[in-house]
Amino acid sequence: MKLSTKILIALALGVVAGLILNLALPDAFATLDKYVLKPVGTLFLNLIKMLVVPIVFFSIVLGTAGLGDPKKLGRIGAKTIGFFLATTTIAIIIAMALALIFKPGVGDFETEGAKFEAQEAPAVTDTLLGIIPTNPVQAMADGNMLQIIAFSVFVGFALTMLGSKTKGIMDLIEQGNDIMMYLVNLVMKFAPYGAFALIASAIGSQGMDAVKAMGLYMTIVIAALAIHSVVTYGGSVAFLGKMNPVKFFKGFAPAMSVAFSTSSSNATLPISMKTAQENLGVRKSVSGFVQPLGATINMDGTAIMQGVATIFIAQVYDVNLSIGAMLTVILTAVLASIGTAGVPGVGLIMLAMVLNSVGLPVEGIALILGVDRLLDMLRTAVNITGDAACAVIVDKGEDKHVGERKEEATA
Ligand code: DAS
Repeated sequence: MKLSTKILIALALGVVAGLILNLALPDAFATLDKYVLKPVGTLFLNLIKMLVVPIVFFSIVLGTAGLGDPKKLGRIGAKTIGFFLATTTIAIIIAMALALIFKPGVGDFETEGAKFEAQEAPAVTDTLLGIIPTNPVQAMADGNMLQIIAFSVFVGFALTMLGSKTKGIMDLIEQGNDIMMYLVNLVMKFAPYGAFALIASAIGSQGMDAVKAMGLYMTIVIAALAIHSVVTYGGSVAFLGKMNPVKFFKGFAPAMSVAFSTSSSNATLPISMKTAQENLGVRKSVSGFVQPLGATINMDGTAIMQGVATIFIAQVYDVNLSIGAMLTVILTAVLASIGTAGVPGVGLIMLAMVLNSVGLPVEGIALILGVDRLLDMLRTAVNITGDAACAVIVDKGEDKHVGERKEEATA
């Protein structure tokens, strides 16, 4: 049986187990969660997180060096950033439109005592200025993805310019990347167990009352995620990537299921890249450049949650947002995603930034906290799917450049 099928079956069993434990055996769940589900889930998460920094370094160095000339790097960079900004803007417009039409925040919501300690999201200017690491090793130790990406691009660029003089280093980095991809394959064998444990733990601990109270809000977020995935990604992959959308979603399903169970784009990155290269035929050089960048700065699923949540909170607090305010929400949400890494719950930190930008009460986030863990799983899967769609489209665009050898998909 294919690994992707095993993971999907594990997810389905995890949801059923989580629901049964949550609704019928809460005491048994507490013990099982503490001694089995959380340890197994954490073990799986840590195994894949262990590979993130080396894989990002090796793949971006190879990706940049593999692109050959700086002109190509510029072209791919421009296409990638352009796609990210366009799709994130479309995502949040879909979300806000649905929320304005279906009004999830109209009704009686308990706002008294709603408290939410907003963590300070990094200002976009600080993030952009902070992209160049003063100490690359420190950046790797801290897992500062944008700085690791920047340093890796410089190293890859230098390897391109030095050519045969640094062939030995290039071979070493290629071998390092092969080692990492081997370890990804190894860790992926554990994925069904990890995915089961993570999803059973999340569903089992989910307060069903919160799900009922926030049913309409959740439905709108999920509908916007689905529309954006099918229409925006499906359409762009078909028309710009010249790939059958069914092949795209089926091929990328293993990565989506890991993102769903981990709620972390960063942790899923090794698997996202392996899946895009092996199942979607994306060149290593394009995948190694687009996907790590996307996992860090491109979060359409998160922007969708922010779009719905902002309108929801405005409706709950009876605030009428002007067109100007809505444009501010769109701009802030697009920029906010640049400054924050793809880790669980980062969407809420950015949401506080978006609410502040239009003077909405940050306490309103307390109303959506109860269901955010479940929505985080779905939006993380959408986040990485957007990155993969971009990689497919940029890769297709490189076909027409003469002399480009289509690297063999990794064995
Ligand atoms: N969990 C984040 C990610 O990894 C998304 C979010 O928090 O909205 O992409």
